[in-house]
Formats: sequence, structure tokens, C-alpha cells
Amino acid sequence: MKSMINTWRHVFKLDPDRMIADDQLEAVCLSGTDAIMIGGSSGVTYDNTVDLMSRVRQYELPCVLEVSDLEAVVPGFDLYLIPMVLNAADPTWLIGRHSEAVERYGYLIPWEMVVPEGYIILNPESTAGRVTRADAGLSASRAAAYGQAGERLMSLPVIYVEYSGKFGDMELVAEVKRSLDQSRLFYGGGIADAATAAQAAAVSDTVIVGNLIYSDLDQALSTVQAVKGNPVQQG
Ligand code: 1GP
Repeated sequence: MKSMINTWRHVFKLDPDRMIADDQLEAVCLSGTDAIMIGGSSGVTYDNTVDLMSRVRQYELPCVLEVSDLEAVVPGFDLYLIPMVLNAADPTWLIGRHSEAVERYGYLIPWEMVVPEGYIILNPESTAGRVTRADAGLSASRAAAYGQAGERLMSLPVIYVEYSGKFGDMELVAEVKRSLDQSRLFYGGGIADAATAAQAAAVSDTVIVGNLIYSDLDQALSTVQAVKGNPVQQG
């Protein structure tokens, strides 16, 4: 089950705290994207997560939850993605909350459905950047070192370069990609059209498109083909 992430090239991330009309959700789910990730940095509740999951479940594609709040963990997803913020100022966001969750609910956790993600947060203005007080001013070599440490020391299957809300430095992302041998590189942040999606696709394994769904759905839909039509450039 977990290995499904290795086939994902394009993913739409939907925020349970934002409205999406039925016809828009249909277009997103039938777009040819590889999966729907449900998650957000604020306002995520059990109720709005159940509601969005059940709407996405009308379609056949994988639907996974990126867990940001323990109160909003809903059964019924295909996988549970767990962010571990590698460059957080405070270990709370690397392992603290996680260990609290295991202490309270460990016996309930379906570990075979849990996929940890090593986040490298690079937009200090984003909600995740502010909440975790991530050290977002990393050089490319330092970001790559975080990625490699996440892969080699922590065996993380996913390294997620997160620029949420801002298009990132593609040279930096390429350097992180080159540093990885096993882990899959997810890129997210500021994809605004097919051109930016293609640039991200050239340097990462999986491209995540979030905000554009809500700001310009047609452009968002155009990113699917832009990503799938552009192979990762090696080296
Ligand atoms: C956010 O990485 C995702 O967690 C996508 O970012 O919303 O900027 O597309 P955007």
C-alpha cells in the first residue's frame, strides 16, 4: 500500500477548511492527477475532514490524509502521511507531537498505512513556517544535507521541499534531488501555471499543487499534463 507513493508524479492537495464546489471537485478528481492529499495548516477539524474525504471517495483515485492535528485524524483514508519538520527550531515539530500521539494512541495506529515525510520548510512566511519557526534561510547545500540526513539517518521514504505559497528556488530543489538515492522528493509551493509545474517536475519526483485549485482551477488542471509530460532531469 505504502509503495503507491512511488508511482505518484502529480498530486492535488485539498484543504478541508476551504470551500470547493461539487463540479470543481469532480474536475480535480478526474483530471488525471495521481492522488488527492487532504491537509492544511489551520482550521482542519474532524468534521470538515470527514466531509471532504467522503466527497473525494466518490472517485476512484487514492485519497490520503496529511496529518496536522490529532483531533482531525479520520479513519478511511488510503494512507496517513506524517510531516516531520527536519529544519524546525523546536523538536516539537520533528518528533515531539509524534511521540505524544504514540503514547496516547499507539495501540490504534495502523502503522502499515503510515508514511513519514521529512519536511524542509523554506518559506518563513507560510503558516507552517511560522508555526514551526523553521530555519527557512538554508543554502542549497544545507537543504540537500537535511534531505540526505533524513534519508540516510532516519530512513524517511519522502523528503518534502515545502515552499507553500511561494514558488521556490529550483536550483536548490535540484540539489536536494541529487543528494537523494532512495527517498522520493516531493515539491510543493507556488505552482501557478503549466510552466512553473513543468519546472518543478524537472527537479522533483512528485509535484504537489495546492492553492492554485482555489485561485484558478483551469490553470490548476493544466499542471497535470505539464508535470506528466516532463520527465525528471537526472544530474
Ligand atoms: C502546500 O506544498 C503545498 O503544503 C502546495 O503549495 O499551496 O503553494 O501550491 P501551494
